[in-house]
Amino acid sequence: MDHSHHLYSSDGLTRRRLLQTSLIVGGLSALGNFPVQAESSSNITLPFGRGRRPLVAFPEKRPLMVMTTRPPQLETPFPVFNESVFTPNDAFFVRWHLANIPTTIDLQTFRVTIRGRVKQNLSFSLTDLQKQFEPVEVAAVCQCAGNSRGFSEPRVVGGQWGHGAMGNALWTGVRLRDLLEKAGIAPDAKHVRFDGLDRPVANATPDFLKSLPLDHAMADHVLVAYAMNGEALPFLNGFPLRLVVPGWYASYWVKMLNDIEVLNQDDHNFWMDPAYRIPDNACGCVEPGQKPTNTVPLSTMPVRSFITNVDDGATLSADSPTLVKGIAFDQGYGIDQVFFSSDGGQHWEAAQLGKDYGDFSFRPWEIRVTLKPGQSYRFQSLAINRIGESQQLHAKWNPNGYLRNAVETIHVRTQG
Ligand SMILES: Nc1nc2c(c(=O)[nH]1)N[C@H]1C(S)=C(S)[C@@H](COP(=O)(O)O)O[C@H]1N2
Ligand SMILES: [Mo]
Repeated sequence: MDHSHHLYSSDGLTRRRLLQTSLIVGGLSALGNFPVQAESSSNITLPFGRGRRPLVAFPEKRPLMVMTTRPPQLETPFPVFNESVFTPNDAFFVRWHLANIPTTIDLQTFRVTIRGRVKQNLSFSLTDLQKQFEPVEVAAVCQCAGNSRGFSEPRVVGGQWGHGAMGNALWTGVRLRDLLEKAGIAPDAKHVRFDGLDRPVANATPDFLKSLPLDHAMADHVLVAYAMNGEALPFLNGFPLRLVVPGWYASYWVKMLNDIEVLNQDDHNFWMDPAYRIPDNACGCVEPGQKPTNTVPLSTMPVRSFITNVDDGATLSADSPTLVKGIAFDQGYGIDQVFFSSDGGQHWEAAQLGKDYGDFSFRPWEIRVTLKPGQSYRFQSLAINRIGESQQLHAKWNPNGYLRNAVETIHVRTQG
């Protein structure tokens, strides 16, 4: 059976996409080994210590900023966020913890299993999911918990990401709730734990497992997704299935998802405890250099915004008004307002919000500003969500560099 032809039979994707999908499926073995040596002539240097990143094209990807090759950790160059509200699949950032990632997946034998505190264990092929369950779409930002960590001062441990460990996509899949209900949730169920096909290289390294509290696992918009921006997931973004948890940091968005286990207790596996925790207080922060006494699992993303069409250090013409464009997002209340300042936050003006693609999506915004010749400016944007939460004027600090949502500054000059 040529299984690739059944991949998208249930959701009406076009023939062009079907053809692309079969190419992807057929091409999996051609992925071979990921490039081990970063052979690259071009680089981007992020504005913090040890910020030089070679640009390398991995399978199904355009050249991205390489932080590590094994496992692959690739950052999206920031100008990509000005191309479109939805981050193209070939430019979407990549982050794996474990270097043992399968390079081929046979869809005829691939199954995702539901087990643990359920009435009956179930397992589904990709085609089963597409045929037996209602397809659901959600536009949502996938942001690494460590996004922008490189800007932490003092410096913190972990991958030194710039602002490009995030992306916005239209995800298609089935509701996790529908799968859990089909299996029948036991009355004592408390958490749901997710595992993917990737494995540690060393025995001592714990396998990557993440859990959601049952009430959140049952939320309407939590998906087991098989498509991203209308096409099969790129291999490096979790082909063939990944968990999508809109509004929550990407650490929960388990890729190459093949095992769903319902637990009757809290999950204290390494990746839930001690990893991925934040100080248990209102700001999720501590005095720089201090350790928190109590921690809780990281979950939702605070409101952020970025200017996307002006580079730091740019020289602009003052002859005509300058159009400044950007994006904003939060944990799913939606963006209410974005303000812009050209003088480092002394004066603020309301920007115009663009099309609304849903509460979990990037929200585009823009503003036209008149500049004087021969001046220096500090461009900033400040977003407020629909429950009145705003970005921080000054960055908070915690030992892992999580939760950054400070107002960012772009320095520009004008000619003349
Ligand atoms: N199976 C698996 N899923 C995973 C991870 C992983 O290491 N293994 N990393 C998580 C983290 S920390 C991030 S930031 C996102 C990255 O998603 P992306 O590579 O599609 O951008 O995947 C998440 N899902
Ligand atoms: Mo992450």
